[in-house]
Parts: sequence; C-alpha cells; structure tokens
Amino acid sequence: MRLIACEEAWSIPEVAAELKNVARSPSQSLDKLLVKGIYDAEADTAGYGKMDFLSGLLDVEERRLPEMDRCGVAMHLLTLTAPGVQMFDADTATDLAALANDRMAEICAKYPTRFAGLGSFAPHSPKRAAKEIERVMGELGLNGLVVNGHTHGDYLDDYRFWPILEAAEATGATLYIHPRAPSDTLKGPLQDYAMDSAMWGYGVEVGTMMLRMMAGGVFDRFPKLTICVGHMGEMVPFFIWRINFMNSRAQKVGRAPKTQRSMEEYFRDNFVFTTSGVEDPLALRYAIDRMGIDNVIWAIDYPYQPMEPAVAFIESFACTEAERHALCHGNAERVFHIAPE
Ligand code: 1WB
Ligand code: MN
Repeated sequence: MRLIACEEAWSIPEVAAELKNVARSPSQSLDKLLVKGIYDAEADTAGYGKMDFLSGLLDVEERRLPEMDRCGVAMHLLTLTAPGVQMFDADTATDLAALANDRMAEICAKYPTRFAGLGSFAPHSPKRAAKEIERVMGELGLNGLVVNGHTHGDYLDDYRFWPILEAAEATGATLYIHPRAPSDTLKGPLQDYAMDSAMWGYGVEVGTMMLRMMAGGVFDRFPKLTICVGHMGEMVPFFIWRINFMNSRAQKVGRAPKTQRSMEEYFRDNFVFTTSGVEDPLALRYAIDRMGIDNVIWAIDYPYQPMEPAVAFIESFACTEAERHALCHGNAERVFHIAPE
C-alpha cells in the first residue's frame, strides 16, 4: 500500500537562524519556550528542556529518505515547521516564506515520487501572501498551503485575512492549519506542566481557530475552501455534537451570527484532518465513523514523532481495504493534488 504521510515537518537554515533571533528577543510568546529549546543551543531552558529536533528538520537526504525506505513510507508531504514565519516582522516573513517555498519546490522536483510540499506565506501581509499563494500553486507547483495558528494574536476569521482565503479557494489549495502555542491572550493557565505545546495547548489553539472560522461565517463567504488540520482533528470531532447544538442555540439568542449551514456541516464539508501524533486506534475508528472516511488522512508528524510506530499503527489498524486505501493515500492524492501511482 502506498503510504503518503501528510504532516511532515521540515525547515531551512535561514528560517532556523531567524528563530534563534526570536529565542534571544524580549518576546513573551509561549512559542519562545519551544523556539529556545530547538533553535538556540546556548539558551537557558531550565524547566523546559533542550529538544534535539533541528537536525531532523533540516535534513532530507541523509536520514529522512533512508528512514522512509526502511519503514516503507512512499512520500512525505513537507511543511515548513511551526511557528513558520509568523513570529517575524512582515517583510522578513514574506521573504523567508518565498525562500522556503523555492527550496521546497527544488526538493519536490528532484524527488517527485518521494516529496510533495505545502507552501508558506506571511499572513501579516495578506496582499503579498495572496500573490505568493498564486506562485506556490502556479509556477512552483506545490500541493497546498500551511499556516501555523494565530499571527500576532489574530485568527483567520478576521476580514483582514480574506485575500489569503480568497486566493486559497481560487487556486484550489487546501490550507493546512498546523498548531503553534496559544496566543498571548489565550495562554494564561497553559504555561505550566508542559501544557503549552503538543500535549494540550496546540489543540486548544487550533480548535479555537477552527471554531472562530466556522461560527464566524468564513465558509459562507468561501464555500469551496478546504481546511486541513492535524492531530485527529484537534479534538473537534469528539465535541462536534455539542459544538453544533450550542452554536445553534447561540444563533437563536443572537450571541453568534446566523450562518447558512450548521457547524457540523461546515466541519464535514470544509475540513479534512490527519492522524498526526495520535496513534490511537479507537480514536481513529471513531473519527472515521463519525466524520466519514473521505475526511481522514494518515500522517506521522516526523521528526516530532518517530516514523516506525506511526507506520505500524496504520498498518495494523482494523479497517476495510477501501478504508485503508483512502487513509494511506487516496484522500491525500485528492486533497493535495498528488498524482496517483
Ligand atoms: C512538537 C510537535 C513540537 C510539533 C513542535 O514544534 C511541533 C513536540 C514546532 O512534539 O514537541 C507538531 O508539529 O506536532
Ligand atoms: Mn506537526
């Protein structure tokens, strides 16, 4: 079975160097803990810890490809890893997104059956972002887009980001919303016990973004927009009944705007999600039965998650052949414009 892994983190030295500057800046962002741990070898990370991910992020040929071969992974859909360019000023972010997109396109051109990629853009410069999106989906021939949570505290339901959503919809680019740590206004009680990142904070951050977009009517304005999220849907599939019920109540009493479709319909029609970092067969079975097999895609989350257990998880998952086909590559090919074999 062709295995296409759809949330595979990668970076370039220029972005890593700029993140090292962020690590040494006065920023109070919750992301800074992680940025210090990964990008600044000399940083004092007492109470947080160093994390040895950088070499894996910067590498394609030396370790990643051989490990893909060893584990039977046909393809990685690469993403410039979180927080991407979103902590930089708008000009630096715009330039570094373009540079990363160029490098990514080179890798995909060199290994067309092994790597596909999602392009980056600077959300804080929406008009230039829209131009870059056209380049990503046109000239560069990449497979979609990625954004990492909020940008300086702003979420994608804000009308200032409409040029970006418009360009994504017009070019047929699926927009992957990958997590970063919760924004300054959301972070309060998430700062302790390692709750800032993958254990909990990331899901709170992206789940909040998803609900703001659904309840804010984004998909009435951009009905053909497809959003992908990771981590088994960032908890939303497990809460969709209550989200749906309570949003409908909120609409009746005027606490939320009237929308053309229900929250459940938006989630079903405008979202797909991957299994990244959630290797739990009960959660996957529920997600498929609840949201439909067309909406669920396999991913590893390399190098944050090791490849081998993620492959063992999907290969041992009890499902029909049609479901396995959809999970392992069929849905990825459809959603990310990857040529079938
Ligand atoms: C981790 C996971 C760190 C992800 C990340 O930093 C990202 C982690 C950007 O496991 O610590 C991720 O992509 O899920
Ligand atoms: Mn990830």
